[in-house]
Amino acid sequence: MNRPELLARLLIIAGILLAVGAPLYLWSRTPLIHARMAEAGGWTPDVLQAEVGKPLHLKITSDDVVHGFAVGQMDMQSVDILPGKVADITLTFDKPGTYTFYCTRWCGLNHWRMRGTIEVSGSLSDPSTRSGQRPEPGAVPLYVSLRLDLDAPHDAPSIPPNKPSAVNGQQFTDELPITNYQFSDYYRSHSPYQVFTDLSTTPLTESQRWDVVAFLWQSNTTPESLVNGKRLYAQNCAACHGENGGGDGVFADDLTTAGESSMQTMAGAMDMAMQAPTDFTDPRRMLGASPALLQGKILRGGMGTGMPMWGSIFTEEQIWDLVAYLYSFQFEYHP
Ligand code: HEC
Ligand SMILES: [Cu+2]
Repeated sequence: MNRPELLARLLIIAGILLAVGAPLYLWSRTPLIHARMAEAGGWTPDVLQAEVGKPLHLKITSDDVVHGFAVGQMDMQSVDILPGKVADITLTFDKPGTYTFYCTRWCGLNHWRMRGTIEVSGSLSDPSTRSGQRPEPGAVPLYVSLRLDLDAPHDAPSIPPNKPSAVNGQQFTDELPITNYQFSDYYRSHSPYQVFTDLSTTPLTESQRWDVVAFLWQSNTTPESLVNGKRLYAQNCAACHGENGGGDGVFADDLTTAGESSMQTMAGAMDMAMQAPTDFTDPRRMLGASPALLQGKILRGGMGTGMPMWGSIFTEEQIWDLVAYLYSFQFEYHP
């Protein structure tokens, strides 16, 4: 081997070492993020920085039980974070803003408090990707523009004798001037009870009117939306509100106890607002609530009642899917 040849080989080897070594070196310097149950501190650190278009590498481990990692309003699969193991995650953001990352495994009553933020700086990498479903900055949620008081009681003054049926309702719609009610603006801003009242100018009986309401609610949703809502509900809501909507999830008792004990102690006075999770099968409660009101409650949370806020986790579309699913506990839809 002559000298130039040897040099060339050495250069190639050096090149390979650099190509492999540099990323490995940088990787090894990525700080480790620790996940712990909320009572023990949640995520550390819980504020991360990133830049639009630049991959953000994360290494995460758990110090106690199995947690999950996902970023709200982003199309990503959640990643399991196992005790004693290190999960490698790479995220790339195409829009600046503050994102929320959260735990996706039910690790305890305060599981939903396991949240942190990623501050993404820079400008839109590609203005054509604006469709990303995040509400435009400054977009006002419907409950705000309708000036709804989310905390006011909203029980329906009267309820149907049995579960209203969309199939039955459909047969009356030909004779009714109901196109109005089929617009999503009308649907979103009215409770089923208000629509029932609006229909009192028609010759229909009360139970027929309720059936028409069921039909209108069904016409404002799609099977895909219901499937999606059901999946999101099972993952994020069932632990409190119950698999079948009955307000009897595994954490329901803990919340109720927290509420009761808070009445007896001074310290607990702070927790006074703690309540039992809403029973979505209760017609009085649900038929008196408009989609806008339910959306508002999900977006904003109960502010101290035990109902978490989800506005930074779900896209607007996902929240409407959840709302559509919640009403399915009240109405009999076509298969
Ligand atoms: C940690 C327990 C917990 C989880 C998880 C939870 N909720 Fe709740 N939720 C509550 C409690 C408690 C209330 C009753 C107090 C209140 O209205 O603020 C409530 C109330 C509500 C209400 C208000 C209903 C009304 O008539 O005003 C809606 C809507 C709701 N939850 C939807 C959801 C959805 C959708 C999810 C999942 C994305 C969810 N909740 C997850 C505890 C929970
Ligand atoms: Cu967790």
